Amino acid sequence: MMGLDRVSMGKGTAQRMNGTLSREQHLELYYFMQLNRQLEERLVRLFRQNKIVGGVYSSLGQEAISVGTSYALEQRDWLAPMIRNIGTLLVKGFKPRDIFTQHMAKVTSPTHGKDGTSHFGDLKTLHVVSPISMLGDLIPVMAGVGMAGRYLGQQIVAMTWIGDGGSSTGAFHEGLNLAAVQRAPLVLVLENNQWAYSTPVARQVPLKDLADRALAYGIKSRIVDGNDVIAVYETARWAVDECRVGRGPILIEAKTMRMKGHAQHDPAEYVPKDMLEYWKARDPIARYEKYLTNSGLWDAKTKAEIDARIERQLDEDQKFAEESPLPDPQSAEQGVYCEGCHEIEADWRRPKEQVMPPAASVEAVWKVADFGAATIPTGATQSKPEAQPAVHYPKHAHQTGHGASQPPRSTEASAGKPAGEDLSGAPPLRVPFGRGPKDRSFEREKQQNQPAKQNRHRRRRR
Ligand SMILES: Cc1ncc(C[n+]2csc(CCOP(=O)(O)OP(=O)(O)O)c2C)c(N)n1
Ligand SMILES: [Mg+2]
Repeated sequence: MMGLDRVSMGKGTAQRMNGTLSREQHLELYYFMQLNRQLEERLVRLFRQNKIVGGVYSSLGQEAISVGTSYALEQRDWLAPMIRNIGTLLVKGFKPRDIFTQHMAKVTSPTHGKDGTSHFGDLKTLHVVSPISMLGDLIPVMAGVGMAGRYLGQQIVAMTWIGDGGSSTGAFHEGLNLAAVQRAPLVLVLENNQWAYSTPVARQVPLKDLADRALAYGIKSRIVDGNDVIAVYETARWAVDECRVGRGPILIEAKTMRMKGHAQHDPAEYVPKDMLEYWKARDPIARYEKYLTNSGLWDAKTKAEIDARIERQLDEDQKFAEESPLPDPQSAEQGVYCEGCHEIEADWRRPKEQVMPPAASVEAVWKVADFGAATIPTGATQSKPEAQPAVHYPKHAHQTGHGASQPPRSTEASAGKPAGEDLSGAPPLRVPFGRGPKDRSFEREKQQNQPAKQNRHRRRRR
């Protein structure tokens, strides 16, 4: 069992075979999904025994997304997980004992008992950024990680995840725009699990496909069945390859279902039963087991061996965590500040074009040929241009060359055009946009346009 040997060495992301998965890799995907599920089931039991410090956020039914996406990354790549992405940590190389100890705030945990849930990372070896928020703030951070990798000449890809709810935050949009305009090598996986706490998707965004959010930023996106691990892996692999050659960022919408409440305290009685049944019939692990059997990639004996191995590993690591002590109170003041963990060595001798973002994907259009000249609203006069609102109403698009065969750009703007004097042909309104009271040249222009008497009066006042 070559694949399982590699698993035991924690090198899930070590080798990929030109986009096609070997038998060992197929089995490894099963191993990670099942490990993810069994580990979380144990966390739930520990929570009920009051042994968890903080919450447990189940990813039941979403394991294919965590495992399939992170499996497409290489060792050098970076990721930042959300609360439901324990699977990504396992694939990247963290051990179940790290997850157990962290959730139980034991001194042996990656944060030495100072933090809980998936709030931990490893900047040195595994390249995992510790989560700072589940609601979008990791997007600008990981865009920055990808950009930093480019400046350092590393050819890395950064990956992070966001929920359907998180995709409605300002941080999501700011972060994605930053990534888009900088062409950051960032793969953003939008896990549409139909719920943001008790809010269904339709109540928070009027979109059928959340992948459409990519359109606003001119980046590529794909929609994938989040309960099909092979489809998820292949989509992520495409996205990672695109990013690596400078064609990022990429948004992937993985459609799935949150099969439990937001966390252990939430019985999720607001979720319709038929919705749960629909998705239960599409459980990603059960589906993948069937796929492996039908493709002749395993038999009952192989499955039993992998399951037994998971059981043994979890028994051992859970025991280790339960027997570990809580941290010494004095340790609270240690490791608060950075102690040399951010050493960055850049190779600045590389040519400038290698450290700059690739050229923008779209050309900026600053001429608005199909918009036409300004019209001043009724009641306004031309003698006080500075008193006019800074609004240019569009001329009907069908009258102009550029938009001749097209409907008006904005029917609302055309329909809402107030009746008024048509100034087409006259010089455009003088709009002091972006010029403040301290702009002397604007002040001078104003004075020149005013009657001489007023100018004299102004000068006296000064
Ligand atoms: C500013 C802020 N508000 C609220 C929360 C609590 N909270 C964390 S995740 C979440 C829901 C997110 O929903 P979604 O993005 O769809 O992710 P999912 O939980 O479905 O994985 C909420 C309300 C928070 N962490 N931070
Ligand atoms: Mg959600």
